[in-house]
Amino acid sequence: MYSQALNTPTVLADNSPEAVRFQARIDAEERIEPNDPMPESYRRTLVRQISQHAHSEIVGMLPEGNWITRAPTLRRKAALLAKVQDEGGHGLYLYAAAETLGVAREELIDQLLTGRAKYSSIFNYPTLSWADIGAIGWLVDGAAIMNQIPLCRCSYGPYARAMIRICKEESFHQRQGFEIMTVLARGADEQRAMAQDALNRWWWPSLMMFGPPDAQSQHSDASMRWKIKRFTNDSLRQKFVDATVPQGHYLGLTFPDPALRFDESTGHWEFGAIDWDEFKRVLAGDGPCNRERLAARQRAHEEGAWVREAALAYAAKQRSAKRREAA
Ligand code: BYC
Repeated sequence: MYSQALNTPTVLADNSPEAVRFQARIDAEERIEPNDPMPESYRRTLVRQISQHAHSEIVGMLPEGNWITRAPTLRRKAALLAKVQDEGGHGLYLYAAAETLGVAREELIDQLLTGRAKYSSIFNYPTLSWADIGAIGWLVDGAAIMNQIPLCRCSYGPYARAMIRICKEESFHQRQGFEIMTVLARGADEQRAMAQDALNRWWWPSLMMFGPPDAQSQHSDASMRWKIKRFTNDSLRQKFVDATVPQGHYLGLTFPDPALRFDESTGHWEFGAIDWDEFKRVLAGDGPCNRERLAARQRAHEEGAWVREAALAYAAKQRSAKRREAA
């Protein structure tokens, strides 16, 4: 109905000579474009990852949207409003990138609204105080940047190009979050306590954003071979920990992990065991806010029906005006 770039790529049978040639193109760092032949499994993996990513951006607007009316100053409100709008935009570029692989936006949105699609686990946690907005920018956008910068070099052109703009905007998001945390951490005792409490609650879920450990990641091997992913889940998680722990210490905050220690011999921060049972519960739909998030998206979709109808009516009017002109 409102798909804009629906494309029908030529699919190759896995293990066919054409699929072998396709892999040689990937190995030579050539970009794959929408009209290029591609193996069905490559196409399916991209649709899965890009659509989950798009859904994450859209659902990710909810925890922060919750604080727009309660931002402490006009400046904070304007920045948060811009950030949440950026996320809506990221969702739209990503749905458009998925459409170039022959899947309609309506179908992807239907998968989200009926609870059949995954989106990032992180957005099933609540935002309890203003400091959570700082922690989300610093940690969640920080983790997103670590994961998404390599996606700018993804083998599939439309996804890689969408990621360039997304990463630039995520960088602004991360800075606004860190600045909120800096102000709180240098403020009154109550403000410092809010910042610490937010770090305590968001730290472990942020580490889960990178996905299951490498040994349990079903898709990593194929995605690395196809150069969709450039680094494994565990290696990106470690890069994030190494970059973020010194930032937290600079703020004078502590991490909720007694096992956290710097290993001089490896040059990395070692961290404790992640609660993968909690991760699995959240993915299975049983996190603190899964039901609330889905209900909010369903409501927004129903309440937005008139906008879609108006857009269609306008497009029909334009089409008939063009036809009249041409006649
Ligand atoms: N949450 O084989 P694996 C943002 C699923 S938005 C939920 O390692 P893969 C932002 C995975 O999908 C951040 N599900 O998978 C927005 C798979 O399930 P299926 C979103 C997860 O794809 C607003 C299964 O577990 N970023 O930045 O190789 C405000 C096995 O995993 C999660 C992206 O989407 C999770 N955390 O690697 C602020 C980035 N982790 O499909 C910020 C693009 C794993 O078999 N995506 N699963 O049912 C990726 O880079 C990769 O898809 C992942 C997972 C690293 C996430």
